[in-house]
Amino acid sequence: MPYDSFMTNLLNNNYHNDYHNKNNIHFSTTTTCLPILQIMLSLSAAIDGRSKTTKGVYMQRRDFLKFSTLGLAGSVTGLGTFLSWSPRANAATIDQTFYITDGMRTQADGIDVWFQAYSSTSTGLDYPAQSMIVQEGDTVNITIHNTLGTTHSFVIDGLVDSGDIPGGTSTTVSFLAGSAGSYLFYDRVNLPYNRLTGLHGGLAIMPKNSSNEIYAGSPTFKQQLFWLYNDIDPAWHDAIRQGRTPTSKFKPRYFHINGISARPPGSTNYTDPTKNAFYDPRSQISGKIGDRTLLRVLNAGMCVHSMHWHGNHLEWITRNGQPRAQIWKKDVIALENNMGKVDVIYPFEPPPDAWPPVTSGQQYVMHLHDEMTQTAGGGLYQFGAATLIKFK
Ligand SMILES: [Cu+2]
Repeated sequence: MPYDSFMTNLLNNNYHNDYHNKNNIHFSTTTTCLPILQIMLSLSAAIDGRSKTTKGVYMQRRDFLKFSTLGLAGSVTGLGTFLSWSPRANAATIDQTFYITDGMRTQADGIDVWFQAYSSTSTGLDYPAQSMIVQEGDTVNITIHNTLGTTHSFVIDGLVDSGDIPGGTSTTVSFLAGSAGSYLFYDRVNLPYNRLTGLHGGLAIMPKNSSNEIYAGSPTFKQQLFWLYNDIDPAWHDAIRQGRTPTSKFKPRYFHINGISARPPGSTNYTDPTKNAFYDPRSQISGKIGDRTLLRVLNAGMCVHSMHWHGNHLEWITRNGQPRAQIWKKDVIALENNMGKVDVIYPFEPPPDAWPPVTSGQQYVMHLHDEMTQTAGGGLYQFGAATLIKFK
């Protein structure tokens, strides 16, 4: 069943309970897509069952999880805004300008939340910042205009630290692009608060003269995306906006990939790529068989995540910047909080669980396996951190 109509059916028909009682649907050979609702409903059913019935129900959930790790498939249309890159034989000088700005962003439940960001224009709010891509050995000059009244900074661990940039001032930092890999740039002032409220972005350093490796000799890819995760506690954002240090416990209410949440069919702005992470070209994975896609995953937020992809298992290449000694193929990969990072490759192989075999025209989902993150506003389901995978 096509992904959209499946989701719409779920929303329009109150057969959730009936549905997840038949949890074999999750890995049915006649169902070639595995929407996010399936996992979430199955999990919530299992949790309900565990609390009020038997250990047997709990085991069902374990079975379910075990089977779910067999994987489901996906990837996309021609919408993708993959990072483009042409390798060079020689180093270059790269100039970039950011404006530190602030503003409001309306969340999936209609609540406005304040953010600050490294924006490309003095009037914009690029949360997260536009990704940068350079090559090992390049000289990178970054000019930062702080348009706000508060002090900020620009830091890439191991590469550059601007020091304080007082409100209303500008500075230029220069650094040599070091080891190839994926880096978070962020504001270290008032750590972690300014970073959490939006001052962060991704920098990719490509190996010299290479267009398809993460580091020299790594497994290769054909296209690449940044996924920046963040989780938002509006009370913390309000406190920072007012110049206070938050005193409440961290209570995230919104979960973002590249600055926005996903939303289900039938919801407002469902098809708007600026409001629904399913269709955000910065996040959606799309390709044909063989279009191996590198995901540079960075966590600017405070929550640990359990990322789960349908369709294919991923090749887990690095963890927190270090190449892994053995490259495992997994469909669930942990992302540590507080600037955890991984590089993974979605291989775009024919989905092994689909029968008859499919090689195109399929859509699948990536969602997180921690239930909290699949909500907005403290319980609005299907408005959390998820995105779409499309086999063109
Ligand atoms: Cu799933």
